[in-house]
Amino acid sequence: MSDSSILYAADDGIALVTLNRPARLNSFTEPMHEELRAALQRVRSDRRIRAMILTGAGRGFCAGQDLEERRTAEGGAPPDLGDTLGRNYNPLVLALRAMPVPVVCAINGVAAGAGANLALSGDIVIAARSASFVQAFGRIGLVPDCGGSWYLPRLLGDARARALALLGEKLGAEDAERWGLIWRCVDDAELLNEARVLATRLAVLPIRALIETRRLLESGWANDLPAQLERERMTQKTLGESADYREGVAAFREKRAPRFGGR
Ligand code: T3D
Repeated sequence: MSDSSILYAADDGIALVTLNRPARLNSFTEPMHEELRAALQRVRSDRRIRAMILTGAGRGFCAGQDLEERRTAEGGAPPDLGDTLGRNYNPLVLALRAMPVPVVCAINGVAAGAGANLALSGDIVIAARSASFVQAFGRIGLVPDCGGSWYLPRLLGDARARALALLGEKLGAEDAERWGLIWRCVDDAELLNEARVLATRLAVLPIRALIETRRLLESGWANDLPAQLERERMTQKTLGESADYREGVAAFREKRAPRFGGR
């Protein structure tokens, strides 16, 4: 068993990044944040990587912040959570949303607190049938972070987002799929296999187009229709000049599988 709180493996153009503190349900410590930053940097700098999977070791995906790290001695100063969000969690969410390759989150077990919202930061999120999502913040006197207050209403609508965030009820993977929080729920034994199948499918697609699709979908939340149409137009103009577009059209006309050129 490795001592590292993040495991990294790369195979066939797919990076597998595993949160690895199973005895604490992969809750985050300072060193774990550092290791995860390093792993994401490895993905960014290895041009052979064309898709990434993020998952957890053991029976949890991630239980958010390690609360042992937040123990305050009697009379001691409270922790500065604004500081840790600013240094660790917010950059992590933004880094995942800006990875140069598509990110598949494979939620293997309970995802709570920051872990629940980190789980939603992938491009495609699948979960094991036994997994669950818990907005655990209210129970300890905090508000949803790691983008929870942004993701939940957008994915679920206000009524469900509000009740989940206020009550902190556990949402099982099957309901998460039915409610539109995640893409799919799969049998536990199939989770990693399914994640690999998805990552492999994404890896052979034209990556620039995938990343621009992600950007367009995000900008759509803030734009009105004319602004979004203009953004689509400009993106299409750029991609229309790309080698991948040329190859896609040629492959279609020649009735063969396309070979897209990389990142
Ligand atoms: O602090 C900042 O920088 C601000 C950022 C905040 C972001 C946040 O994430 S705040 C929210 C922090 N997370 C939580 O409040 C979740 C706490 N955990 C739980 O509510 C439950 O553990 C779960 C619902 C996730 C799972 O419940 P269950 O019954 O399946 O497992 P368990 O028995 O509670 O946990 C198993 C072990 O993991 C247990 O240790 P033990 O008793 O076997 O030695 C438990 O203490 C440990 N564990 C679980 N979550 C955490 C944790 N240890 C430290 N920190 C945790 N977050």
